[in-house]
Amino acid sequence: MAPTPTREDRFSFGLWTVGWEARDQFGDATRAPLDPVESVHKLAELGAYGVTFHDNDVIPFGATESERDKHIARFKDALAETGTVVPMMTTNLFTHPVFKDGGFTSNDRSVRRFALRKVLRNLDLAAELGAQTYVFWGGREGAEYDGAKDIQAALDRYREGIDLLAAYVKEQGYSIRFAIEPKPNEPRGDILLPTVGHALAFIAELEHGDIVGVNPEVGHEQMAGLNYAAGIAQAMWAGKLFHIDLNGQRSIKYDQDLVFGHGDLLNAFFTVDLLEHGAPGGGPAYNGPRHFDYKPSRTEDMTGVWESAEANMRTYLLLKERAAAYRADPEVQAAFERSGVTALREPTLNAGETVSDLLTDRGAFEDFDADAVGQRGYGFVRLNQLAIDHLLGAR
Ligand code: GLT
Ligand code: MN
Ligand code: MN
Repeated sequence: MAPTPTREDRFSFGLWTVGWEARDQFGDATRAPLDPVESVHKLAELGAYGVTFHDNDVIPFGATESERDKHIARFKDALAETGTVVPMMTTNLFTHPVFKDGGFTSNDRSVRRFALRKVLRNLDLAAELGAQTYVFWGGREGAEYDGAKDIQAALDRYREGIDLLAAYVKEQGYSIRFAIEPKPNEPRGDILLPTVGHALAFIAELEHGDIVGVNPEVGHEQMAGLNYAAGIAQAMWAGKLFHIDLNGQRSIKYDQDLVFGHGDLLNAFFTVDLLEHGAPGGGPAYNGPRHFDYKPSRTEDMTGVWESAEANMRTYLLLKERAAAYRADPEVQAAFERSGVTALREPTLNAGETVSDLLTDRGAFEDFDADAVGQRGYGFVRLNQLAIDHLLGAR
């Protein structure tokens, strides 16, 4: 029996996830458009506490001022009727042809200015709805050809844009933080800020980087052949894991956006373990929303859409149970000790020890028996099998 999702679990979904009509590169939509109001009601029924959205998931591109107001009003009614919150909001800077060469980094300056205006207007709405996180997924910020983009100038313009918007948030006194979502490719051949590491390095160059962190997506890191749990661990270490996009991906290929856990299940287990309990050697857990950014497969009808939404939460809760049992198991604790996992928390030098102290410590070098220590076994396989035993319900 899997536990039932409740609001306390803080599960949230993008409106673009369940609302995806399943149009792809090769085929037409397989599902009819979904009214955001219906999505809010249905997701709340299933146990989600929040929804997230792009401006154009609720307000069509080019809507007049009064149409915009009407769309927002109905959406707000749905939120109020269901008690649903909006923990995160974002801007669509990728669908309209005007963004074909990017938003903040388009080679066309008029597009860059338009993109900034589109976000500024949206930030006011985000603040009004109480969103605490504003996501920047730069899917169109990139190129297909090495000669087509001056990468350094593009990064200058990216920084100019993010810094300007962050300064605006501060001036307005909004309690919003930004989260950059990396992705290596698709829709562009190569996207700027392709991985968590690139994004963290970019944030370090910002003037207002204090309110900018990352929103790593499982599949996006895996598309780059990287380890998601390790990536978010580094973001947590840097104090920059502001938001997460949970989903599934099976190896390096197009962006699959499968249900969470339907890709690399063992990595999903360690992801939940890290989010829920923090690092094995100690350290804070993640306390933001558990946000799903998946796409119900094109093969699914509406029944399948809602089944897949439920599947994300169910998988998360099952993994959460298994991870709790794993952490509490005395044999796992013993395996951590044997493997040195928890010992890694101990600083390499003693308190107050200097380089010259280390240089005079014969035990560290002259008398160190590298051959003997080289014989040590770490027992990592046994530790991993314990995780698998817990994951499969064998312990
Ligand atoms: C788009 C993308 C997602 C991003 C969304 C936010 S939109 O669907 O594939 O990964 O999180 O802009
Ligand atoms: Mn994706
Ligand atoms: Mn995403």
